[in-house]
Amino acid sequence: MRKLLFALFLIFLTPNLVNVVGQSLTDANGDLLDKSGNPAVGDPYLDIVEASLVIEGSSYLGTIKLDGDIPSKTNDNSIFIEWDFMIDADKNPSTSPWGYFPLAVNDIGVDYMARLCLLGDNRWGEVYNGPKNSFHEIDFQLNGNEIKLMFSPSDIGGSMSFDFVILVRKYGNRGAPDALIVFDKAPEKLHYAFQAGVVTVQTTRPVELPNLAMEFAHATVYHNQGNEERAKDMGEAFEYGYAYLQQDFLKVPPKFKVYVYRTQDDLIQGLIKYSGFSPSQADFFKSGGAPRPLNYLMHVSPQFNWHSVAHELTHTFIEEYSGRAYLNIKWLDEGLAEYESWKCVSTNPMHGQEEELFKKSALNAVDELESRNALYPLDELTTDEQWGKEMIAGNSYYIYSEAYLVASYLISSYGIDQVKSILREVQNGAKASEAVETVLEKTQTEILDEFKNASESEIFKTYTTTTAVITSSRTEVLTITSKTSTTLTQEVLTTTRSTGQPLAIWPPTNQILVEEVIILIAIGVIAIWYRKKTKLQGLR
Ligand SMILES: [Ca+2]
Ligand SMILES: [Ca+2]
Ligand SMILES: [Zn+2]
Repeated sequence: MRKLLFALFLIFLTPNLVNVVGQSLTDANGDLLDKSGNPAVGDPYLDIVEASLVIEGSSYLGTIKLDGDIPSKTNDNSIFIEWDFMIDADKNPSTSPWGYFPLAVNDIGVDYMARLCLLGDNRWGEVYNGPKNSFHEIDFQLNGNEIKLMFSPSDIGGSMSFDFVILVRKYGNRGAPDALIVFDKAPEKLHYAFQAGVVTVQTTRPVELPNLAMEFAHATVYHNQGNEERAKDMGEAFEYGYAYLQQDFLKVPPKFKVYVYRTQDDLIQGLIKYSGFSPSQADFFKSGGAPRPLNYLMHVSPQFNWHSVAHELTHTFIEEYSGRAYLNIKWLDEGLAEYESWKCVSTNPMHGQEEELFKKSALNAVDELESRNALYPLDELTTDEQWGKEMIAGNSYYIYSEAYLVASYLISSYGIDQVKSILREVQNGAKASEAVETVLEKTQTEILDEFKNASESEIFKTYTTTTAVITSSRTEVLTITSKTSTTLTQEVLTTTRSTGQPLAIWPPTNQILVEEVIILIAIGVIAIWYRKKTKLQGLR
């Protein structure tokens, strides 16, 4: 027994000895990225060069060394900068109350975050507690180019063994959703692991392809052991969307296979294995998202939420209805997918709040386009080539928002049946512009002008003849969910935000919305992939 105690003593002592020396984790110079993951430039104090995490006394002491001295204020009051330790306290990528942003945090599921914040001349240290969705202040020290953050094990749920990633992020617009300007992360791939006081660099992670099945009425959801709750949530999202979409699209797809992944890297392997992607095609998705469903098989990225699942499923319902028409009227394909998923998920008591934010962000995007007199003419968003080009140019936030609101306006003013007739005309060989003219007796330009002049309530009013149908089935759908979604309460609490809150203080808000943009970017990638594939196969 005494031997055992002594051994235990050694285990606790040794790491402390190691920590006194302090392992230093190094990061490259000049490796900043923009929000799409492209190389970017930024001030030296945004560039991580070295870091460490040690136990000192009863606390954790995290140090980040930068390439330049940390300023006491930003030159512009709208700039928000944070230096973070992103912590996966349960070493489980599937639990991530902070949100999913694999481009920045690689393969971890962030539960807690310790950070130094700088907004204007206001500087503070804090911990974000993901499970509780709360913040509290922590101590920090600054010395030239070095930041020290002090937090205790209880600040991170008592965890003594966790994974982490170090981040520096600079936002404009006081930390607003789409305003991430530049960031640096360490390590470049995967994560650091802290165990028994010692930090190691995790350089490999075994691929975990979903190998367990969970049956739902219209889908088999494949997942990994330990990821049951996520699989159940995504399965419920799928069924919710499926029930809802049948109201607008009578022809239903056959039973789906839904693959729920723990990490984005696993998804990439899944694309290769289950959908026959080449490694380079699959690699398009390395920074997030997933392709639209292919042959009734949906790949669910770790960052997907209910909206994403409904969006992807809508694409399949549209294909069931009008075949490959979508390739030649992208603004309507994507607009309808956003409209249907917004409409569907906003009826859900657990997720409706997220949709309010989604709608607001789309309205902001279109307001901004209008103020620059830069709304896209619809004939510039017609082919998948055009759509893909805008995505690559980093305009996904704008084109998806405009497409969504135009689709919503069309359905509000002309009804879903007319909108579907447009798809049918395109399927029968009409050009998008001709189809719109045939069905609505107006040109695409006239439609866009109407849209510009429409008020928000006109864009979102319910078209009269469909009201009755939607209302009655809504009730039905609500009943289905209320029975099954008790486990979702926590998730909702953590993602529901007060919109009056200053954005900069709310990382989850930033995160979720930034994520939307990223999801959209990745969704767009499929257009490019699809084009390549069709070229390869000579289908067009
Ligand atoms: Ca760096
Ligand atoms: Ca986690
Ligand atoms: Zn889409």
